[in-house]
Amino acid sequence: MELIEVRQAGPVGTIVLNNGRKHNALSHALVTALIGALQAFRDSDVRVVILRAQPGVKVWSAGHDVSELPEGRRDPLGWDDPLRNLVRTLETHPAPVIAMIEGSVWGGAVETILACDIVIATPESTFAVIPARLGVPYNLSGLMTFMSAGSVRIVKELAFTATPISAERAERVGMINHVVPLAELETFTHQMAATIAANSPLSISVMKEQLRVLAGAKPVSPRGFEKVQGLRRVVYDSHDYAEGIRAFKDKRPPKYLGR
Ligand code: YXS
Repeated sequence: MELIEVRQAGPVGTIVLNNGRKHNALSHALVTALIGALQAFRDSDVRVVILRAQPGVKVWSAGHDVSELPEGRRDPLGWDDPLRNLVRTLETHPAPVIAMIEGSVWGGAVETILACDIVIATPESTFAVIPARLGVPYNLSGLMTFMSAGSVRIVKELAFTATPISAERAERVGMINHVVPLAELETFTHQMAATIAANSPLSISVMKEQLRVLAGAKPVSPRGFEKVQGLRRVVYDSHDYAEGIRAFKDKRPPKYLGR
């Protein structure tokens, strides 16, 4: 069974997450397939991409594949982590990517859809930022992705509570673009895709890159970066990080000690 399905109708490309057994967890294999599909679209005349899961899913994606996270003493979200590569690929893909959501979205999958250009979700969709639940030290560019989609106050609430928020709340705070009833979701999304595809792909791809450069233009001094990396190392070297990963695998609540 393929981890994703890929199809193209004229200038609109569609990628369907297809690993329901693992709730479309963003494993190295799934991310590699996603990046390959985007590269193929880049080499073709696709002018807009729709990223979705199979119709009727309860979970759009359960986030990073926890079984592939290190159990300690190694950065779980280093530069070459599959999730980091996927986010960068989405952000630099020349055509707009529309994330079409039904079901719940977890952890790194929330960052993935926020790295897309437009997010359209059903009213039943939910979004949960999970690092604190697992004891994971999120990385700097990942937090920038969240900050570009919501105020720092909203990001703090999502990150500190690790509690799902509704599509309605996410839209109200500007994290997602539209909330559309399930029965209208596909039509609404494809109509927006067709509108985009009828506009100038060159103008759009340059504006997308300009907005990426501007959104990422936050001064971080080398000293500031090194301080952040040192703080993250304290977390991924901690008892709590190893406990979070172990507890998930043991299917039990974690016992955090704050060290
Ligand atoms: O026990 P089996 O082998 O059947 O596998 C189960 C789950 O272990 C597996 N699965 C996952 N495997 C790896 N990574 C995952 N993220 C993941 N999520 C699920 O899929 C099989 C079915 O899951 P199950 O029985 O729990 O399904 P359910 O319907 O009862 O519950 C659905 C969920 C999504 C509520 C539940 O699976 C869940 O809470 N999943 C974990 C969500 C999560 O914590 N995601 C964050 C991953 S870490 C990440 O994204 C970043 C590193 S960070 O932490 O920084 O955000």
